[in-house]
Amino acid sequence: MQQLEGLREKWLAAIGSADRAEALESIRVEALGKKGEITALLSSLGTLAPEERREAGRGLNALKDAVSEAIKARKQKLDEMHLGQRLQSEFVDLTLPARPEASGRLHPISQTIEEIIAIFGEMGLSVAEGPDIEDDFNNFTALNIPEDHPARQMQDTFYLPKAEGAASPMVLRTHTSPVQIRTMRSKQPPIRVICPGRTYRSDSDMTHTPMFHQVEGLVIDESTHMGHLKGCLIDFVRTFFDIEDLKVRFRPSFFPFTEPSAEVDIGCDRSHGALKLGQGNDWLEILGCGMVHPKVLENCGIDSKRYQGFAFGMGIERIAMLKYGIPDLRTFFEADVRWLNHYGFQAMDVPSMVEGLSR
Ligand code: 2U9
Repeated sequence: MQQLEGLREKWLAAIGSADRAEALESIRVEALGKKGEITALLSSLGTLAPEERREAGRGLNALKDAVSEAIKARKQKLDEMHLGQRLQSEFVDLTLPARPEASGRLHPISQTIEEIIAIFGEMGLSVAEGPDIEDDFNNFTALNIPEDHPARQMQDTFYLPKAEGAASPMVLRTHTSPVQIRTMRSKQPPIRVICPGRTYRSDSDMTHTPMFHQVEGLVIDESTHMGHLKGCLIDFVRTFFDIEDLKVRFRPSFFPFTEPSAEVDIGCDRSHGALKLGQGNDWLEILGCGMVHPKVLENCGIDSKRYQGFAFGMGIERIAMLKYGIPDLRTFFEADVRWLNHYGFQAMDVPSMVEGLSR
């Protein structure tokens, strides 16, 4: 009996000081495993005389149960301690404020281009791009702009130094039209593209900067007509300015690359000092457009007897200023972080016809 009491104390002490599940498992194996101390004692019962066996058996079984129970209880305790430690080290304070929003802002020009792409994208037009440095043919000649046209003059166009052997100097493109020229020269209709990008003109005052952004569009197919042009642009301005009943007027105009040509005005009010779109009886010019001149189609290898199309162009700074109430063109290019914080957009708010154009 004394021996059993000694064993009990030994094993219970060992169990009580086991501080990890692995240590506890080793103790279980040493005491109760196949070759464990208590198991061995139980196996040796058969060697005892029957009357000794009963008493020793009872004592050994009680010891075995006590050790089993102690292991079980200790295991539970260790599991709880382990969980407590994890809860402490993996603590998340749900009362902390949310992460501060990303501090960068999207420039209003980038935002406006994304909006334009979303609107025309919905109508089936895709984006085409080209280089800022163009040759004379793509920028002028193909567009039916004559040699003596004022746009070609030094005062208006940035000419690069003429390369040796070249017929004419390269230019910084004065509009994004050369992108449509490249598109027509490289593929046959149907063509449905918009071309947003940087353009350059040698001009700098309150309302002009030497670099500005344009978006132009081109749609060419066998039966494209002026009705398509009007529907497309009326839809565009009403969606862009988010004014369902915005008045739109097509006023005859002239461009060398379109015939007939028109300038598009939208209804506005100027009578109370501030400009209000969609109200009043005034008009504000917003973009130019027309049916692509047959000579331009032929210059690009497109049969003008079979195909016709429309084109349009607008200044991106101008429509961004009107939509977002930005009063001064030159501030677009000052890279003033306070201006950008005020007029900029959250980069994650991607304009779409489903989620909305701007927030
Ligand atoms: C091709 C054929 C025709 C593009 C057009 C305009 C009218 C227009 C101005 C608006 C303000 C430029 O930014 S702005 O100064 N643009 O009025 N643009 S039609 O016509 C094209 C283009 C390419 C092959």
